[in-house]
Amino acid sequence: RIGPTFRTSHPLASGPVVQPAPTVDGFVETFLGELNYGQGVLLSQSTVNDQYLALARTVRRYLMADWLETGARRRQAQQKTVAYLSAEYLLGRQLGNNLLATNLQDVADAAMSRCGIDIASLRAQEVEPGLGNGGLGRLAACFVDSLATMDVPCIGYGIRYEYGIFRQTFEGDRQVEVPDSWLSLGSPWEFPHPERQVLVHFGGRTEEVTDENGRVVCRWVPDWNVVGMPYHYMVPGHRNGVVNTLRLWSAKATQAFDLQIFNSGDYAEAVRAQTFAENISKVLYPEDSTPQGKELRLQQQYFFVACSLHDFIDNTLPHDFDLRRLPERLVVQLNDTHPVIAIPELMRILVDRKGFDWDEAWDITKRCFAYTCHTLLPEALEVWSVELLGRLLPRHLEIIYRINEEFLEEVREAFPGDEMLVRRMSVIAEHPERSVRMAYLATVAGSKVNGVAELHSQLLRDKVLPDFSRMWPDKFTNVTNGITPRRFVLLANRRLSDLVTDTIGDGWVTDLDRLRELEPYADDASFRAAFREVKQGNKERLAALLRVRDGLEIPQDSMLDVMVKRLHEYKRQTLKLLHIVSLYDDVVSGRVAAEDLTPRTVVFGAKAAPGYHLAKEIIFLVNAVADTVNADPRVAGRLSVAFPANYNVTLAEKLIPAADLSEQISLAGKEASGTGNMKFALNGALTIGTDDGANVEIRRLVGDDHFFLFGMTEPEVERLRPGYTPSMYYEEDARLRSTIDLLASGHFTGGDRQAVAPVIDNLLHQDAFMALADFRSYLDAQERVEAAYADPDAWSRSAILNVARSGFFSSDRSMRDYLDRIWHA
Ligand code: 9GP
Repeated sequence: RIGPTFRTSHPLASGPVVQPAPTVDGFVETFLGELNYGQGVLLSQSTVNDQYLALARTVRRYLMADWLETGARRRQAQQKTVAYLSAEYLLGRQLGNNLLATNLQDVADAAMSRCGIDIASLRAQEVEPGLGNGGLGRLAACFVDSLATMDVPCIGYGIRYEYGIFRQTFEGDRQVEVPDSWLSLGSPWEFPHPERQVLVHFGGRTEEVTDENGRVVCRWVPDWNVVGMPYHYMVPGHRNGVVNTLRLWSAKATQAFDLQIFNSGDYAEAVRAQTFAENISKVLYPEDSTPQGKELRLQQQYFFVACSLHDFIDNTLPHDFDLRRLPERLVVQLNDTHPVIAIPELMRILVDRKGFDWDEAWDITKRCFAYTCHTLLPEALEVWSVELLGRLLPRHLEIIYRINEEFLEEVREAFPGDEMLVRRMSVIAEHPERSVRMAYLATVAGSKVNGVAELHSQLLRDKVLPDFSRMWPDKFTNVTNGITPRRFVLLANRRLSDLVTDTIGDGWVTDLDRLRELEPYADDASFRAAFREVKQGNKERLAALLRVRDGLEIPQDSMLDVMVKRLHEYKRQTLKLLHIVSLYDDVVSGRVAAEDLTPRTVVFGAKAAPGYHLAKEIIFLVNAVADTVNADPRVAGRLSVAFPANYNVTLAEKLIPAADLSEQISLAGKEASGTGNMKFALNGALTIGTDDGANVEIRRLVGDDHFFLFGMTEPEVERLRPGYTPSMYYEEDARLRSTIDLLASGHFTGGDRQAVAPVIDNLLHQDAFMALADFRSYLDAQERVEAAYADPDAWSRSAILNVARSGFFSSDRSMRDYLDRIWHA
């Protein structure tokens, strides 16, 4: 128990917390205090890491009063709280963001320089918590930022992975994964709370027992447990005095080691249980698109949702709270299928622990959950074998069976006599093995189901869950993704932010639609010139970074053409590669004079899941092409390719503001939304893209003239699919043939044809994502890009209009949509 038992009458015992003065003096004093008392060193003896930690703790102090105050206010107000359950949060570095939120950037700069410290070196010391794979995890981070900025009560729940997404390095052009030990030098942004730890059960069996009221109830007799220990992180709103909480769970053993075994000398055995338990939060599952039926993954999922529900129900709500009113106080947003096991867990809590009857518990549960689907790839919708689920969570499996039984009765009532339909809609799949379809479970229980862009939501209704949408048309809705303008414009692109603020004021930071006010300036020559200077400055900043970080040279007078995202066949990095090779081929074959090429620097950033063989072959090939192209004097100054390793949020913040051209070239119908596409548009890059995901909405908003559309539409893709023969395109298109032949010849791999075979064979004989079918249209669009780029004024006009018209893609707007359409909070 904490709090009121404090035996003191000192006025500070219950606040207010004293915040250091927001002046350079106040900052310096706090910083030196943190160095001395926190790190235990004098400034003169301190290392960069000491200084970074002290700086971070100093900034923390400026947030503390607001954090405590927000918590107290939330407890008092008893408002509906959004519990955002997400297995991933790709937070990015915290220092810069928190300085921005507290408006202390300039004070901190001056304070550090008064101490003789270059603040840039301290910023660089921070290792970003890479607790996510890609868009899904970054979206969660944007959402919690927006909710704090909008003062919406929200707790983000997730896992504190000891090792986040691997660090990517290249050896001999191949991806090599290195563990990401982001905690090794200390993590100043987290607050461990061992007193709030939660016991989580696994395994065992269920049995029926008679309770004290004479009722027969089910009891789970688990056979092993782990402890979940929460770490709290601050989520500050933008200069609004609000600080929400992100609560990430770390797994610990119930007993650190067995003293008796230890004393007998078997040290490994003595800590076996500890190692086993702690494995649960050891590593982020390095996959974002295909589930691997791995037991550890299911353990992770159950572990964090069990901790989170327990935390909310037993530790956050008042002790006498009437759980029949739970839906008034809690809405649980399920971020993809990873946390869906929370549904039977809440049923278990209500029925087995709190004594509710089934129907009432089910009614409460249904009103508490909503589900967001983030994919269209059927293989990315998780299913768990009944065997595994029953072994790990026997009681949950029973609950799922009963939910399904009652649901199928409902289906039979709604559509009598259609047993095929019943089988199709069952939460339990029978083939290829008996398994639980988590997306179906989420749809049955969720009050709402949403996709993440208009097209995606429509395809979700029509193709992924058509039977469910027929049964419950009102359950389905769309919320188009968004990104936080604080991190991705204000922090990442200070030059642009200053220009925009000088022109239209700073209201856009929390009301991004106001960027519209920039539209008239697109026709103002001096504004366009200033805009170009911003871009140039950002390119120089990027070049300086990549020179030091990766030893790469980024030419300054060329179009910066950027494709950054996870490596996946559906995203079609190979299509981009074919484009590069075709440009190179044009010159080396003498078809085009080098001077006639638009100077272009292509930058890739992409990690491949460690087990995704073909994706890793594509990375190898991109690197091999980059090596050859960059070394060939025939294209020098005209075409270059850079592939900095380990693309992450920190690099994105430097890369995106520098980009001229944004590559969003997935096969139509495969990218649920994309959020990189939004970041680029808001930073004044023009998009070359297919009609896929949120590209559709970006194009509609910025206008056809300011977007380079190419490729098949989703219905065209579906029409072409039966009998699709990629080699036909190779035979019929001389330019494609020449491009592929050059790649296949081993020209880029020191004559080694074998090294390119996996990618080439796949393209020619499978090409599941139809890169060859879209190749011609892509090249034509790239020619339109070049023609547009040749006119700097027209190009910057379009770029400015992209910025001005993309305000819709703020995650603040996404949050408003969730509030209106789903949470009613
Ligand atoms: O692939 C989608 C991406 O298109 C979307 O922008 C992101 C956030 O909604 O989620 C990604 N999905 C996953 O990572 C796995 O479902």
